[in-house]
Amino acid sequence: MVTQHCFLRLVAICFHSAIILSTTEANQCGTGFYRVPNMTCVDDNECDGSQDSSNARCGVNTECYNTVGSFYCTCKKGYSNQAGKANFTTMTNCHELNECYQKPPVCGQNAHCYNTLGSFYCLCVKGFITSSGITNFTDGNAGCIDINECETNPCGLNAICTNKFGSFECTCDDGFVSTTGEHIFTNKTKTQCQEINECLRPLEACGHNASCKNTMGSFNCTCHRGFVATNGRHTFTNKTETQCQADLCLSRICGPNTVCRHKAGRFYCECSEGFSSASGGTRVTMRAPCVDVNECLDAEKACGPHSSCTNTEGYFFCTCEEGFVSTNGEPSYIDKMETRCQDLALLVPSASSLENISQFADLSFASLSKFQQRNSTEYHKLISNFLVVMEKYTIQAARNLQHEQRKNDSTSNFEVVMQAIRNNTIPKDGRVKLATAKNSMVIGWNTVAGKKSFDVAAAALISYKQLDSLMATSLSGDGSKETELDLISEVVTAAVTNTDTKNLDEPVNLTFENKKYHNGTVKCVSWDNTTYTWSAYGCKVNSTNRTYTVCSCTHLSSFAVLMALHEIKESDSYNLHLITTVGIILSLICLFVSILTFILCRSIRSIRTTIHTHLCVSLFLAEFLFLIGISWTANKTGCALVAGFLHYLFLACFAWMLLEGVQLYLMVVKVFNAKSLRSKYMLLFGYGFPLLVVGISAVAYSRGYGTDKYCWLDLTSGFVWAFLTPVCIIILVNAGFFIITVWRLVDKFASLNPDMNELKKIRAFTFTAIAQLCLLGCTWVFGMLHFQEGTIAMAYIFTIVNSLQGAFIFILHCLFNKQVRDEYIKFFISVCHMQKASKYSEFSTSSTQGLKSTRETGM
Ligand SMILES: *[C@@H]1O[C@H](CO)[C@@H](O)[C@H](O)[C@H]1NC(C)=O
Ligand SMILES: *[C@@H]1O[C@H](CO)[C@@H](O)[C@H](O)[C@H]1NC(C)=O
Ligand SMILES: *[C@@H]1O[C@H](CO)[C@@H](O)[C@H](O)[C@H]1NC(C)=O
Ligand SMILES: *[C@@H]1O[C@H](CO)[C@@H](O)[C@H](O)[C@H]1NC(C)=O
Ligand SMILES: *[C@@H]1O[C@H](CO)[C@@H](O)[C@H](O)[C@H]1NC(C)=O
Ligand SMILES: *[C@@H]1O[C@H](CO)[C@@H](O)[C@H](O)[C@H]1NC(C)=O
Ligand SMILES: *[C@@H]1O[C@H](CO)[C@@H](O)[C@H](O)[C@H]1NC(C)=O
Ligand SMILES: *[C@@H]1O[C@H](CO)[C@@H](O)[C@H](O)[C@H]1NC(C)=O
Ligand SMILES: *[C@@H]1O[C@H](CO)[C@@H](O)[C@H](O)[C@H]1NC(C)=O
Ligand SMILES: CC(=O)N[C@H]1CO[C@H](CO)[C@@H](O)[C@@H]1O
Repeated sequence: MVTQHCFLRLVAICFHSAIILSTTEANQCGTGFYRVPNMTCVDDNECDGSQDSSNARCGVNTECYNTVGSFYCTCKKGYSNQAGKANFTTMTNCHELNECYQKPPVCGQNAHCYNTLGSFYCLCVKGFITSSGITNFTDGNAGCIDINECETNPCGLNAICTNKFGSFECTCDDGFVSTTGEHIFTNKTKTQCQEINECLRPLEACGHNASCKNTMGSFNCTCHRGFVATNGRHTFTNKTETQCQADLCLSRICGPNTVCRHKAGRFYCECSEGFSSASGGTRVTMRAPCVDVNECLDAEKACGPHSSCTNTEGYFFCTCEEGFVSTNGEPSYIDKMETRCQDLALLVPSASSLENISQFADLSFASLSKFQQRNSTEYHKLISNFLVVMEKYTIQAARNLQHEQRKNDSTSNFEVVMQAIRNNTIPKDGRVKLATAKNSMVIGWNTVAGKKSFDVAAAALISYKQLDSLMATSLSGDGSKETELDLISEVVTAAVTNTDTKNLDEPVNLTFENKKYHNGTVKCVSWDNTTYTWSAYGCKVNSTNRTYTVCSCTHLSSFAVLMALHEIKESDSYNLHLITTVGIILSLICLFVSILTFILCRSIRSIRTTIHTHLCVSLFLAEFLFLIGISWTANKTGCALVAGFLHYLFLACFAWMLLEGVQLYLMVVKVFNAKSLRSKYMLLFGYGFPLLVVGISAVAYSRGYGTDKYCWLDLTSGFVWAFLTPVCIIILVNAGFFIITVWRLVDKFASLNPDMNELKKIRAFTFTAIAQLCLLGCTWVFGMLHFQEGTIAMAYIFTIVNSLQGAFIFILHCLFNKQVRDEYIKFFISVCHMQKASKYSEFSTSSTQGLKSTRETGM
């Protein structure tokens, strides 16, 4: 083979040399080139481009590359030669390369390398995966990492998965066993975990007198009824530690007021709360009783200061002393750590927020209502204090408001509305109206702020919903005990930042809604913090009606509306009505008899009788009209007419009384001249003068006739003086006449030659006249007092005297008159003996001329 090779080479060399020699002359191009026919040297392509020539020139599995003037060989991709040279020119065979045997391994850790023709690929071993997720790779740095199989729950229920390097393990949970009996498994379809039921044999699991309850992976033992576990708990699992024993407490081994307990298998008796054993301890022997502990033996210790302690069987409670309030707001408390008794007079809100104020109010109200029945002075002092504190804290709260901000709040006990202004700026309106549900206040901002400049000025109105029922109705400086007072509105407090509110330039106006209303006098009152009573000082009623009362006050405090119930009560009113009716009817009868007497009795006919007749007629008509018309208020015009006629008729009575006085004067002073008034002048005055007064009054103020309540002159507007003025004048003038008359009469009695008979007559006349003046005059004096004072006694006096006027006149002029009495006796005799009636023809001849025949003086 070698020789053959050598020979071939030799041949080739010789041949080559021959060519070179043969062409030396013609060919001077050098190796790798050859001469073409037109004499230029051209590169010789040694590789010739085909695989065969490459194999021929370079060897098996090579590639041949031609270069200018030369060539070189390389192994094909994936092949190499034994010399390891990359470039070569000599014949060298190339062999395939196995990358998988390379060191270090081309695929890295945990991977398998697979060689292919000219290449290779890598796969991760089982249980591993590349971090990038590709399965087939050639990059040794791709890295195969362990898969956490436990993430996919490969073990099934009640099993624990443990990840291992490249694999995992399953084990059953506690209380479970695998179905195949393997401790460790990986195939969940083949092996599952199932529960161990410990309770299949309960006696083994739990012991005697207990029931076993199988739970997931474990079990629970509970004692039967009437048994208790020695561990003191409800359940147990370890029967060597805990057993069930009979519950002795069920067999009442303990005495009264005790509690039976057991601990670690032992039973004992303990006293209930509030009880103790005879020796003072808490444990007692079986069946021994416990006795009540008197916690109140040391009241101070049990309840704290200012409290009283009340012991009850097994229990005690504390109540606060009078004037003190429990801080929990309840009437009683038990725990002195939580609750104390606080002096009600020192109680204040903890802060000036509305919440704290209302808490304070609730607490105070609860306590105040408790002390209502106690010492009145102390009680009202507490109320005063309460009002002052409320005012102080409310105004503090109001100070926090923004400019013109308004805030209100309402609790079950009080309602508050407040507003503030800031930075010395008074709103244009100059006034503020603060209104709660039932009350309102209008106050000037100047009053609120005071005279100085201010940063903040605030006003608040507090309405107490129930305080009126807790507060007394005594009125300072009101002596009359008979008047009953009643608060008819809520109590309100007007609070402002201004401290000088004793004497306001502009009054503050408060409108109250009346909670109730009686027939009485309404009074606006303020609470006096020094006397602890209501005071009417500085407040007046602006207007009032059934529903509202408007008060105007010149100072600030707490206010309310009081009602003085001195007006006549229902029963009194009925009595008075009865008295009036009966009295007037009696008067009318008396007057009628008197009139008849004066007209019919010729023997007493005189100017005096004439005057009496007219007086009686006027009074008769007046009383008759009074009886039927005084309460005829339904018709306004009718009522006014009645009032007008009453005015006229009563004035007529007085006019005739004046005439009587004048006549008396004339008689006494000029007795022997026998001068007397002329009848027509008397009539003119007696009926004309009243007409004149009524006419003027009606023209001047016609509305004064008739009111809603009665058909008489209006009292409230003072129109009644249209009646009272003439009456007073007449009374005064008459009184003057009477004084002179009496004086002259006394004179005459003393004279030497008196006409005794005549004088006695005049004397009688004078005294009846005086008595009459007194009666009629006094009636109206009482009337005036009645209208001014309005007391019940006055009402009775006035009613009686007024309605009996007619009866008095009858008594005075008829019964006290001897002549008239004689006439009556005669009349009665004549009635008894009708046959003798003719004897008294003068009596029976009724004559209307009686009135006209008064021209004679007849004395
Ligand atoms: C010689 O012949 C070759 C090809 O035959 C040609 O490419 C070349 O140009 C020629 N040179 C001259 C000088 O004619
Ligand atoms: C082989 O020769 C080629 C062409 O001359 C050159 O490009 C390459 O670098 C050489 N390779 C080595 C390994 O010398
Ligand atoms: C036993 O029962 C109790 C109450 O029912 C429960 O709180 C407890 O977890 C149970 N014990 C076991 C081990 O199941
Ligand atoms: C039960 O309690 C006993 C005594 O304390 C102890 O020796 C035993 O190991 C416990 N058994 C279990 C299952 O805990
Ligand atoms: C009420 O208390 C005051 C002051 O404590 C006392 O002066 C007054 O006498 C007491 N009044 C009555 C009726 O107990
Ligand atoms: C108070 O009012 C004055 C002038 O009216 C004004 O200059 C000032 O800014 C105001 N201050 C505040 C805090 O509003
Ligand atoms: C209150 O009313 C009186 C009279 O009606 C009035 O003069 C006064 O200005 C009023 N006060 C306020 C603050 O409106
Ligand atoms: C008040 O007086 C009026 C009439 O004057 C009467 O109708 C009414 O019943 C009285 N009311 C009370 C509560 O007395
Ligand atoms: C009562 O007085 C108030 C306030 O003055 C008024 O608003 C109201 O209309 C009056 N009611 C009646 C019935 O007159
Ligand atoms: C009520 C009941 O089951 N009692 C049983 C408790 O256990 C004892 C044995 O320790 C039995 O004798 C009782 O009958």
